[in-house]
Amino acid sequence: MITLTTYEWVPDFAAPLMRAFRVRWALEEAGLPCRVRTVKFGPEQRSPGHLARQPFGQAPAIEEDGLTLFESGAIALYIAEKSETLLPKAPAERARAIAWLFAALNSVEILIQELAGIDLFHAEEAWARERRPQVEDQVRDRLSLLQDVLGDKDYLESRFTVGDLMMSDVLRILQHTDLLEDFPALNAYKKRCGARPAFQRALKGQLEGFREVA
Ligand SMILES: N[C@@H](CCC(=O)N[C@@H](CS)C(=O)NCC(=O)O)C(=O)O
Repeated sequence: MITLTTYEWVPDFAAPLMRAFRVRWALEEAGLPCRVRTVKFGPEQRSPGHLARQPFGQAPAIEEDGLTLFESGAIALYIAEKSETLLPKAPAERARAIAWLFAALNSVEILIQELAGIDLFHAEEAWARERRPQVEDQVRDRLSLLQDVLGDKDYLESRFTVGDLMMSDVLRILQHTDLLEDFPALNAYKKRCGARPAFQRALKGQLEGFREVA
């Protein structure tokens, strides 16, 4: 069984957005149970035990059958390989799903995360005020192109895949803004993904995990 390492506690605003959530969601979609191990923010992140699981002292990480794996994208792909719900078997469809997984992390999250970093941690600083409009423009441009490619489809390809799991989870990082309201098809896409029973179960598990230790 997979063991998921996540934080023992994070601030309320961060709990639903933790990257461990996407791992929980992938596990729920795949119908796989997991054990949860917690690590505390602070010195424990840099303990040899935790660094052996996650080289940068972050979360999430997983372990299974002697394998230790870090990076939420790599973990989601590892889980997706176990379930056709997440990854089609046909090579071309599979490759497209993986392309969306990478796009979510490398082309969309990278910009959205910069915006979130400014808004949540540096909003009052002069450099952040100066930088923010440029970053918002870049995010808007990327969302606009993403909405174009989604078109009137329910998912980025012909069916839900791990690419949608990651892309819709990345869009959730914008929840402190109203940016998605200007992109109604994308907003509906995010809600469609979030209405999946596996998403709901994962969110419940994620939040209950934090409540237990609060
Ligand atoms: N690229 C990593 C990012 C992991 C990450 O940023 N995790 C956050 C929690 S969501 C974290 O551990 N932050 C604390 C830190 O960086 O020390 C992934 O996708 O797994």
